[in-house]
Amino acid sequence: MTIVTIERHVKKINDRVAAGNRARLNEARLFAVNVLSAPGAGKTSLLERTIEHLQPRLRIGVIAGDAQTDFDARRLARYDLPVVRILMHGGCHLDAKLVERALDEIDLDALDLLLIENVDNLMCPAGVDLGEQLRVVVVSTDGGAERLLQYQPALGSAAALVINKTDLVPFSHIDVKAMQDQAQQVNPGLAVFATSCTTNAGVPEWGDWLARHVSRDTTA
Ligand SMILES: Nc1nc2c(ncn2[C@@H]2O[C@H](COP(=O)(O)OP(=O)(O)O)[C@@H](O)[C@H]2O)c(=O)[nH]1
Ligand SMILES: [Mg+2]
Repeated sequence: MTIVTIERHVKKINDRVAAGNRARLNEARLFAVNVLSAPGAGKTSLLERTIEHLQPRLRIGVIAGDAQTDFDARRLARYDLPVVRILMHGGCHLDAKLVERALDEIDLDALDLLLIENVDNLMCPAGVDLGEQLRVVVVSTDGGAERLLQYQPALGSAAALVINKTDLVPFSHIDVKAMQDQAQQVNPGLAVFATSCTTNAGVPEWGDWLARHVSRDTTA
């Protein structure tokens, strides 16, 4: 019996391109953040509030992975910053090659912080390095603590977790502390922030934490 094996080297190729992206970003002293969440948890809203908090202290750019529409890119383009939209045509995650092409469209030396909104999915993007320096997962309080266990690969790969929509807690009766504990059982090193993009609660803490990473990295 003869078995012919053909191997799919997608991850190896992606990781090589991601390393190239990271080298380019470091060279330009530009700090890139990959933002992951399931649909509707609040990625775009968090980017809006983060930009409002950090501009003009930091020069910010955005890469937005849009499934079909340009709603997110248009929301973010209202701020005075460069926005590159990646139209995914059904693809379930950004990859390093797409980000490499997006970086070609940006004056990297003119920015301090690059916010990358990944596709609305918390499963597929988890294993895909884009070359970012920091990864953040956004979940919303309506999901509850147990659901976080489904997202172990994403949580395990992230430096920060943002638990968003805390303004809904009085209605959903979700225990935010239990969500935090659950997430930190998966990844003890996770920095956890509780935010509301509606009231802006917790956004300054998250934004200042992010800004400290940016300045530490870009002035090193
Ligand atoms: N109540 C409440 N709604 C929010 C909050 N953040 C986002 N939303 C709403 O949730 C919906 C999805 O938000 P969006 O930022 O588009 O999520 P994305 O799909 O992860 O980019 C929108 O209707 C937002 O207005 C929040 O903190 N509280
Ligand atoms: Mg969005």
